[in-house]
Amino acid sequence: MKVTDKQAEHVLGALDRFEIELPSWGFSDSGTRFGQFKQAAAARTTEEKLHDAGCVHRLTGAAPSIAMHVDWDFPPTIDVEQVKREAAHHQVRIGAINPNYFQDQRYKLGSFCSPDADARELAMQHSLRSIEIGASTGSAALSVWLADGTNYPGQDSIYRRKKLLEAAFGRIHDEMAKRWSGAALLLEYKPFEPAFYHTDIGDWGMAASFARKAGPNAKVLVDTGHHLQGQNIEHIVAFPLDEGLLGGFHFNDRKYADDDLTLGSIDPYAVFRIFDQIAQFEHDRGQPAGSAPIAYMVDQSHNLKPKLEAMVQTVCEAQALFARAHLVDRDALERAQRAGDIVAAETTLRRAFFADVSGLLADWRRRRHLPEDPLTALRESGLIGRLGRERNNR
Ligand code: PSV
Ligand code: MN
Repeated sequence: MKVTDKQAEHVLGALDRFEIELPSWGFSDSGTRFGQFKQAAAARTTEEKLHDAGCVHRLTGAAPSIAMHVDWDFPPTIDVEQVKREAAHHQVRIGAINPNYFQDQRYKLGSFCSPDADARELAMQHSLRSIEIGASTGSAALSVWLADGTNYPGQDSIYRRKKLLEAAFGRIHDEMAKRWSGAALLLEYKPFEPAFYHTDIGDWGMAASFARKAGPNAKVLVDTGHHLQGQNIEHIVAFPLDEGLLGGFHFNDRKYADDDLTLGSIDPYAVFRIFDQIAQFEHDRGQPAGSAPIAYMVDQSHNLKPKLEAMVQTVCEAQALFARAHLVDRDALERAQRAGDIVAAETTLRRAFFADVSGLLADWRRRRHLPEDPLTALRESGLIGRLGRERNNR
């Protein structure tokens, strides 16, 4: 596909508005339940995670914020003011605050849905602390994922659990409105894992219902790895977007389940189709390209790939797929759709998907004095080797 000057300006404008948040947990050692392979350069502390996120942003110019996990990044002994100073020093913003409702022993039967009142109270106290951290760090969102669910039919009452959860989200929404105004409450769903019979927020429809009942700042968060095989994720994106209920994404790719593979490594066309639906939404409403208020975040934890390389790869891949989606000729697409010309409509999409956007991205980066190829720049910099020697994390 030949990109015209007008199309190039359109894409460059959209890229100016496109930011993607990095997960703090993507910089530290992680593993599967079978084991962990350590990386010498993996971040060991909250400050090292902030440092590494800052490096990715300096290379890509598109990842200015870092999502934080409360239990992993803000242990009770940490000085939140110090973390704020470190974030400023490494030139990153504190992004979504992720409470942790799944590791304490008391959460064995769930958090807000647990039949154990102490577990429910623990979850609420943890939420209040998370809200306090969010308000004080200037974060824009509380991002909630619950491991709540059951493993066997009959284990607990689905109805009782639903009511408990509705009440908890209502309270969290109210507390946020009082102490952290304007922040979004993002509700993430997942069909299974760690629960294998039922999960209390099992799909986007349940997340949307909880969000609607909680209040106007509650929205749905789509983690691309949290779907059953074959689900049409772009349709799942379009529906809550049109309802004003789409809050954000956790991007990653997968082959089988919640695999945490690099975005676009298995099915880049699926990611393109998600961006295409969002671009179409903006076009239909006459909004500037890339302006929909959606929190794009990465949720990947790399066990084998060098973490910094994986993150730079992810940001660049996200930008490339986003740029391609903004190359779709929307007028030609609509003409083909209205004429019932299926092949022309599909070809219009595919032409943009297969477009070479490397020149456009290089142009965008040159304008910002960034390396034209951030991944090569990282590999040539020797940064990972140097961090490995300094951290010697074995
Ligand atoms: C759960 O699978 C999840 O997607 C949630 O977003 C967690 O916060 C994250 O992964 C890290 O465990
Ligand atoms: Mn997630």
